[in-house]
Amino acid sequence: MKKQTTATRIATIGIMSALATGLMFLEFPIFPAVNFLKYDPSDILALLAGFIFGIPDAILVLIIKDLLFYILKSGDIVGILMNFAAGFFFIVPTILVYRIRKNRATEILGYVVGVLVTTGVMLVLNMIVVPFYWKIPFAEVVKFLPWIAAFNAIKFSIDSIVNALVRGRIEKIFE
Ligand code: RBF
Repeated sequence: MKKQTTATRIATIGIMSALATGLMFLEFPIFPAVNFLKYDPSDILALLAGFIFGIPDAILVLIIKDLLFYILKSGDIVGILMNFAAGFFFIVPTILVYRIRKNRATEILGYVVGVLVTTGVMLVLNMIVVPFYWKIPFAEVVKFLPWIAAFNAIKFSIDSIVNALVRGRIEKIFE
């Protein structure tokens, strides 16, 4: 991949953040039991930015789309922070593992590690946050843990598959 000019980079990050914000509006719950967890494909744009430009730019896309979505629609700071955390703990390990060799095998291993890391971290974060958010005892939250794990595993597996399919074509644009 050729080195990007700063102008190309900034313009692309802007476009990706805008697209990601739009995609966030498509959010929908996967499991009725945990309908506060909503799938949206916006993290794919941040992951693409991570593959093309690097981890700081992926985080920038996450911050911009979450900030815009918070202002434009959600107004729920807890949900936005959890969305950010989930994206962060998926994208950072995925890119770090991919970088070991930058081939298809490390890419796929990256997705697997990313899905496992974010599923584990989000289980812990939900155990801490949900009792306060829903004002329910910790014992109640334990019942939701399998749903929370399944939600994150499915969400980020979908993102991985879509990213694996489109990444090559998108990166060609920047060659
Ligand atoms: N999003 C995730 O991708 N994974 C999570 O584990 C997760 N946990 C959440 C827990 C709570 C209490 C809330 C309010 C939101 C959570 N979210 C999570 C974010 C949610 O799916 C959605 O993206 C945001 O609420 C924005 O509408």
